[in-house]
Amino acid sequence: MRRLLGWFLRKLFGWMQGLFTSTLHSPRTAVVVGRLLGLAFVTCFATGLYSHFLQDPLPWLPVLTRPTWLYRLSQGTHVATGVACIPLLLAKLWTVYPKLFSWPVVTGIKSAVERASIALFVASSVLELGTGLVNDYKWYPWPFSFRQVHFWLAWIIIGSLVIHIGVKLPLIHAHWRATRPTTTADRDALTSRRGFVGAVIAAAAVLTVTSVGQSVPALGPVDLFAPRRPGDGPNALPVNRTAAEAKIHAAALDPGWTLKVSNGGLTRSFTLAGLRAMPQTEVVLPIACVEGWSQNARWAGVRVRELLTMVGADSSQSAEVRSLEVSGAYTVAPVPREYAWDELTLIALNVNGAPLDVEHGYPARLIAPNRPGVLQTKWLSSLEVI
Ligand SMILES: Nc1nc2c(c(=O)[nH]1)N[C@H]1C(S)=C(S)[C@@H](COP(=O)(O)O)O[C@H]1N2
Ligand SMILES: [Mo]
Repeated sequence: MRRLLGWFLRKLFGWMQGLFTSTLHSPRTAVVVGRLLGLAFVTCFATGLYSHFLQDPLPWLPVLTRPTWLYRLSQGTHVATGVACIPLLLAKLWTVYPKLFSWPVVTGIKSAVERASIALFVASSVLELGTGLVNDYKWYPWPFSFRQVHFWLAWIIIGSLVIHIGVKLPLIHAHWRATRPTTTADRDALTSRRGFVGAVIAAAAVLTVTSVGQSVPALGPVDLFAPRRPGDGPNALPVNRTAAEAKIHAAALDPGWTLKVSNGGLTRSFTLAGLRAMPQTEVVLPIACVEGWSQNARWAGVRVRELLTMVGADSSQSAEVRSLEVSGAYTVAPVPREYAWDELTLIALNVNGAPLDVEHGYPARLIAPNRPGVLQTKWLSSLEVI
């Protein structure tokens, strides 16, 4: 019975192999597409790490508040390269998929490691890119923490990629440079490879150009896929989570609202009128969302450092802000001292020349330079020295 099954599989795989006659299923195509995919993956990985460690800081990693647009650029690049990875990965899989039917399935330790690492790589990349894409549309249809899973999958991808490249190094080396075509068949293969790789690059470029409008205003008009558009929303600024979603209307619009600023046992309460009576500072800073969209806005309000000084804090101390929102991931955010004492960090009361709309955090929100959007807390209730 087992011999019969073995015979059957061998025949089946042999027959499948016979179907893949295109010259595109060649190591050279795999290397050309693989290089592009590797570049996109590594860029996406590096920018992803940066975003992760801005949100989960390592004690020894410095917090950079300049340039103010760095996170905007890096997160825009993260989402754009992630999107470009999708056609590149599909092309790479198509190029090599006859290998799926190679017989015998494994020939020894080396091939077992190779195949296992590829299985891991394919499964984790499909999950990573799929959930990442869904996340760009602000849709989190799973019970786990997106960021933690995204982070660990990225390491699995990079690890399996390193093994894969290590195993394939001789082949990669042999096909890194194009060989001069000598026969007509060679020339035909070269022509079809150029067409194929050209089409893949074009697909990646079109996807990028038609979705990057969410962070590059000049490309706004050709923004077909991105879920948010520059300037679209109250105060001419897109909204991420709405006041209704956060169930915040009553608390935010309460005329008795105050901002509590505290340091140890000392707490001072500021009314909205009280905050408006203080010196107002104007800054131009972006909201740069992890989901890829970003936009500059003109904010005005009171410097955080001024409020901290009023409760006797000094510049060695960090703070945290709390939202009126009582549950969820946004209720409290750390404000490391690099942000807290920066002259551009505000308790913002106005945006783009008008009081904050309730959707943007009325009566007051935090805005700080080079900080992920998710940490720019809306509907503040307190600022506390920690
Ligand atoms: N309290 C609170 N603050 C919040 C959020 C939230 O849901 N609740 N969303 C954050 C996210 S993810 C982003 S990108 C920005 C978006 O700000 P905006 O909606 O004013 O554009 O607010 C941040 N501050
Ligand atoms: Mo965000």
